[in-house]
Amino acid sequence: PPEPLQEHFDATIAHDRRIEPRDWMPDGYRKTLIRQIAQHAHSEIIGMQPEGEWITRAPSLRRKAILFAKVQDEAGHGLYLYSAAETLGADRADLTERLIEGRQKYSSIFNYPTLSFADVGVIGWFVDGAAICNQVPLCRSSYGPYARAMVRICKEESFHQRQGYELLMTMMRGTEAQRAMVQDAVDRWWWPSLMMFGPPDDASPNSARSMAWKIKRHSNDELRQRFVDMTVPQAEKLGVTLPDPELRRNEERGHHDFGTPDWEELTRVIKGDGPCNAQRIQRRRSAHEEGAWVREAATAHAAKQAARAAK
Ligand code: FAQ
Repeated sequence: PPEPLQEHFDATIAHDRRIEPRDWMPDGYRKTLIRQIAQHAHSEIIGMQPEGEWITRAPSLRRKAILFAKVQDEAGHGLYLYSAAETLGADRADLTERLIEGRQKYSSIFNYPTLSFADVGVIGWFVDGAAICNQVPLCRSSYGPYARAMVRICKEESFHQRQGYELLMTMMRGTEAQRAMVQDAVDRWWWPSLMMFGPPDDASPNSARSMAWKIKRHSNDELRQRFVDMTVPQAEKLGVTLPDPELRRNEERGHHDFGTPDWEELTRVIKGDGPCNAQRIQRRRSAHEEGAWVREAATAHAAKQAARAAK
């Protein structure tokens, strides 16, 4: 790269200033950002499915309206993120193609089934809670459009998390059967939620580079620890048991010690072999194909408007 441009980029990062779309940036920086932002966008869009399945089966009108709004927010997050990727020169249609052809990833967590309505609460509590831990630091990410998108997304995620916790509080005040449903959902979602933070630091090929570029601000293990520390007192208050016999407060470290997630399971799920991978992609593909007429109509409408404006 021409030296003054690289120097300017390095200085911008060193001074914690933002890189903006028109600034020069190394190819690797651009590629890493497109990879991470696209994966993040795909996660929001695929993430609509597990909870979306419960919209028609929500136990009351109030719960249905809340869930509808939450799933709609996720669509919004996906769209902001695709827009952020477009500022780097990516093409949204191309990113969608890559997702449905299995050439780009999305979060492992959305490949697990939602077996009861308690899962909706636990997703809000754990999955949105994990998303907040991971994304609050991304509000200070070095790439301007990504960092700014995160600000609004985090506000909405925090609302989603409270929604989940409140749902679970209500169920825990209910019948014995309802409490058992909550505990069962906690047992199934705990370990997959810890896996959302990615592989352990010594097996995370992208972390060092992304942290040097200040795209990521903390390592996968640091954020996982933060999530465990945040969640343990919430579990106590709720009255559920987290399914990890090794979980205990370590006064010396000032953190909770916890067991090791099944990393082979994470690898399998990322590679496409989780409980719901095929179903999630199949549904995304058919929604895309069935929406073709909407895209065609919108394009025709835009062309007509442009022609009218040019007259
Ligand atoms: N699942 O070297 P690293 C949400 C991949 S929250 C699948 O550590 P990196 C909100 C990784 O891409 C969920 N793949 O990678 C919501 C890489 O593969 P590649 C989305 C994973 O990027 C809530 C390889 O493994 N959040 O949607 C996973 O430095 C409720 C090696 O890993 C974000 O995307 C995984 N769990 O760190 C919606 C946050 N972990 O690309 C609906 C932004 C790792 O080299 C309902 N992303 N991989 O082929 C990030 O912070 C990072 O990308 C990490 C991974 C931390 C996920």
